[in-house]
Amino acid sequence: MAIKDIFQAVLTFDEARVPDLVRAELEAGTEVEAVLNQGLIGAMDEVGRKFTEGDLFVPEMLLAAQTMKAGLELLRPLLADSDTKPKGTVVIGTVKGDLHDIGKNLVSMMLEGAGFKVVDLGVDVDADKFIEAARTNQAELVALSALLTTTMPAMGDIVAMLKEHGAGTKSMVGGAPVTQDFAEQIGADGYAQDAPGAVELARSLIRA
Ligand code: B1M
Repeated sequence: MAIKDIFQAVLTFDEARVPDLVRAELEAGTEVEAVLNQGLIGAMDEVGRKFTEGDLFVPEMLLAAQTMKAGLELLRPLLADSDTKPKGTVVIGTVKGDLHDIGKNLVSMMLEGAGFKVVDLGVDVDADKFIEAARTNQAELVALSALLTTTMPAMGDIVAMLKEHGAGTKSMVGGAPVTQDFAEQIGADGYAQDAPGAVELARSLIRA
């Protein structure tokens, strides 16, 4: 039994086996941080790489993320008791008027898999709720998803409100109709095309 088995189980979507592997690793005395960083986060980084290279597709990425979550649930209470700090807090949601959540959920799970604390507000979220959640959670980043051309303008309103009331909270946008040009037009801090890209972007925005 070793951390590489956890890594491998996530990559092969073996959701039933991951909790046992994580439990065994912890019982063997491996640090929670090592299980998280080398086992779960490491595997999700590999999933992101494979997706970017076209070796793996959205359904597999979803399966891997669910498998990762099965392990993360066991670690969560231990992490809360330890000194391990999340890599940052991200508030995420699909904007007002928009009920699409498959892509947003994927981004949310990948961010969690990368070690961020994620506050997922769900779908059809109005601007005030984003601002309030960013404030109460002291989020470094607000992540906005939209799948409809008709709901994209709501992103501009939220970005503008964040600039005014967000106390330095950054913004990133994504979703099928959203582009880099659009992100620049509305003054968002970043745009990502897919879930692995969102993880990279969150890392760079929160580091900056
Ligand atoms: Co809707 N729908 N839909 N739909 N739907 C689209 C988006 C559409 C393109 C279909 C079409 O006409 N070809 C079209 C939009 C047209 C437009 O605006 N130009 C459309 C429409 C019109 C509608 C309705 C208006 C239909 C109607 O009722 N007349 C209606 C709107 C409801 C509403 O939201 N108010 C509607 C409803 C629905 C369902 C409820 C049936 C269902 C949603 C179920 C759900 O999400 N729980 C649905 C679906 C499934 C789709 C399609 C088929 C698939 C979307 C999806 O989940 N893709 C879609 C057509 C299509 O895209 N092929 C379509 C898979 C997902 C993994 O990809 O969400 O793009 P995606 O996420 C990607 C990236 O975009 C990125 O990462 C993910 C991959 O890694 N990403 C981010 C997403 N968010 C990000 C955030 C980031 C960074 C990256 O940072 C913050």
